[in-house]
Amino acid sequence: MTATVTSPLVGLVMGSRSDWETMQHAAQKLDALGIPYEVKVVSAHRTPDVLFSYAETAGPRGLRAIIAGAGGAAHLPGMLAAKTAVPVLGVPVQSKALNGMDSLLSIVQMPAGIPVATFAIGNAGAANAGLFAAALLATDYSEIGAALLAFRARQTDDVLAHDDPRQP
Ligand code: RP5
Repeated sequence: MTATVTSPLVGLVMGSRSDWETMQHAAQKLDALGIPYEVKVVSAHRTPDVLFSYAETAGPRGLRAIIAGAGGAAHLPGMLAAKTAVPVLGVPVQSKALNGMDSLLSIVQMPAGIPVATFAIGNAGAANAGLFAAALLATDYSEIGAALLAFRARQTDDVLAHDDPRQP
């Protein structure tokens, strides 16, 4: 598919407004690669009914992936995955009390049958979830695939052009 898509292909959700500092790194990658997405706070604990309706409508609304970030008792990604077959990419937000180990273990230890693709704790995980969503979409949307390859090439060129760490 090469036609430009404007309706959201990715849902970027998080358990709290406080997670945006982390999750903005996923948004930056989606922006950079020209991927249409929507952003929403959906809390597994504070707004569980919203979580259910979000998950149930995700597929019919055309979402192809959901990036879900949460911290602490991070049930959002797993519960979304329980209610939709749209791939869920879980980002463990770095919690203050336990540095995100609680978030990571909450997200990664899913029972067999309900997978959540789990990323690194914090900013790197959010950025990589954005890139992974691009990779999922690349086979169906050639312009996204081209943008992803161009990003990778620029990243490589940048490292090669600055390979002496003593130079600015
Ligand atoms: C989780 O609790 C959220 O994902 C957030 O990471 C954490 C703390 O939320 P706030 O108390 O900052 O709203 O549900």
